[in-house]
Amino acid sequence: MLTIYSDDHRLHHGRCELIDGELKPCFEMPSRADHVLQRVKDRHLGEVREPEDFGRAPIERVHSKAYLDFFASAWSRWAAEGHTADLLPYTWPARTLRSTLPTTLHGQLGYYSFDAGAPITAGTWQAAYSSAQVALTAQRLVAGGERVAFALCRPPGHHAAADVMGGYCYLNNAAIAAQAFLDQGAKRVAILDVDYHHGNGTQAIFYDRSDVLFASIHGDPSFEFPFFLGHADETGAGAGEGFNLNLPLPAGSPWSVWGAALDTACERIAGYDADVVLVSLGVDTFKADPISQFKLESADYLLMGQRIARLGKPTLFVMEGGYAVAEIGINAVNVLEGFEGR
Ligand code: SP5
Ligand code: ZN
Repeated sequence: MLTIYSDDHRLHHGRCELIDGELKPCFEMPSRADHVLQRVKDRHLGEVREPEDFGRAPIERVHSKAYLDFFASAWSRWAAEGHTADLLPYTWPARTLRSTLPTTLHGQLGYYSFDAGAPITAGTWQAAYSSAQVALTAQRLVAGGERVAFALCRPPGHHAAADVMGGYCYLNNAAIAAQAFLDQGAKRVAILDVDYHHGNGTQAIFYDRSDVLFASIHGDPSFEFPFFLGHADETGAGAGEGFNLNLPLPAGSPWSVWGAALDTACERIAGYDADVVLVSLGVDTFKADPISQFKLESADYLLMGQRIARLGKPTLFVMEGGYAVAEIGINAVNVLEGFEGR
């Protein structure tokens, strides 16, 4: 299968995040993508191509123009104030406060984010923009008749909503690609989110729509990030009622539990008559992931790919999380090799 990849991901390298009360180096680091790319090459998965540039228009189909303008200019505003450290928010419009857009950079940063896990550095906008173009380029290949493609996106996207960044995510690559399929004539797109964390951004973007089925398997938000979305009773709203499926699982879940949830998700997707399946491919379900609590083994990712292939649909894999850097390539590419029946 073809892999789309851009070196621009290196332009985003946040320095630190708050972990257990201490500032630690960001888990979401450039070497993640390097390891996945190396494994794609080592396993001769197929050709690796650079993304095309489809511009801002397909991104604006998902994200608000005001949010994109803010994100694209945030670093230059910060630098103009004389700063060189990463730009990080510290105040959010939680309950009892008003969501009115402030005038200053930090006020606006709080307005457009939901946590302090998405640092803005000098190259973050360019890296996120290119990551979206990676997804869009792979999307074009599948829309054009390829059975499958792999968008090696970094930074990831599934926590980003229409005008909110967070959880290492800025632009929702999977949502942007899903919307592109619809805009090019697809009637129904199924998104299967296998990242350890609930894809709150993707869910929010499509929650009231029936043209995208969102199915997610993740750590139960009653104990796990993002905490405030991803429960089983979130089934969609309005026209989208019945088109959102959350399968929250307990800490410690091994493949026997996770694979059963995958069967449930796949059965729902099979009944949806999707034109295309998009997989938000996070491998932070791995037993050695430093921030997660599932227990999948590397061999389980082959089974995951095999099960997804049985849906028999054109499929676009979009890279999301995975922080056990030494094994991220093995685990992600195992899904792709399992899909291909290797
Ligand atoms: C794309 C993606 O996978 N984003 C995940 C963002 C998770 N951010 C919260 C991390 C909190 C980790 N706490 C770990 C405590 C270890 N003792
Ligand atoms: Zn994750």
